[in-house]
Amino acid sequence: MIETLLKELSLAVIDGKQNESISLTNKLFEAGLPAKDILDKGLLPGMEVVGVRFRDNIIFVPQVLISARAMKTSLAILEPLLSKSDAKGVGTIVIGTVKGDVHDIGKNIVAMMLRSSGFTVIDLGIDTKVEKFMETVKKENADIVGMSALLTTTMGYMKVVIDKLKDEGFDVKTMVGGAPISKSFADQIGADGYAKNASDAVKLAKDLISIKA
Ligand code: B1M
Repeated sequence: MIETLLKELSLAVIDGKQNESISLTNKLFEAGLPAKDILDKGLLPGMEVVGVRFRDNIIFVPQVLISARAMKTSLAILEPLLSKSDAKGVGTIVIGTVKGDVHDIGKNIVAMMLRSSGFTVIDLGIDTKVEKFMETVKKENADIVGMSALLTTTMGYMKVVIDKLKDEGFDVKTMVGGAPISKSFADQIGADGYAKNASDAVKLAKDLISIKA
């Protein structure tokens, strides 16, 4: 029963069926499945298929947008559960998708998981410029700057932010992620860390905090 509902949820994301996606997410939750499993076994596999079809020119931007909308509506249902935390005061992280880039699903998931681990997360959204990162780090006295990029044309902007933070003498760690980002790219641009997914991002953020302390 759960397996079938999860498959249907993936299909709802693939087909961009928002109402079905909402109802299946609720059904799975009512059936007692943890929010993280609904995300990992239902929503994300659906978005993976969307990515492959988009890459192979089987579907185009409008269909991807509709799928993204379905995924985001379900994520909004899961957010209070994924962000719930008993821990507090682990550290403050300012996160954003970099300038020129509007992809925010992965960044939003990372932000939710960080919150659930007790981090204070200030989410700057999409298309975030270096000035906004700097201004917020100062204002919030943040420990970490987290950047997400999904495009090969925007990933280079991460270096712009890192260089500027270093030049201006900010005492802040930097971490990067997103589909085109790799550990070697992160090393190349001088980031303090790279995470492949949201769980690794939490582990990395905790490591960076302990180094900084
Ligand atoms: Co876009 N898009 N898109 N898109 N889109 C990609 C990224 C692409 C790979 C598709 C493809 O060709 N297969 C391709 C990029 C190719 C490249 O650069 N080499 C692409 C393109 C080309 C474009 C446009 C240029 C298309 C066009 O207009 N012709 C355009 C660009 C717009 C812009 O940004 N300026 C565009 C637009 C869009 C939509 C608006 C339609 C929509 C975004 C909606 C939204 O986000 N609100 C969209 C989508 C949905 C995708 C795909 C299909 C899915 C992305 C996604 O949400 N994945 C994507 C294909 C793909 O990635 N395979 C694609 C699910 C998400 C959970 O994964 O974001 O990777 P991800 O996040 C993961 C990890 O990467 C990591 O943890 C997350 C959770 O596990 N992570 C971090 C992410 N950030 C992190 C930060 C961290 C740590 C870990 O620390 C701070």
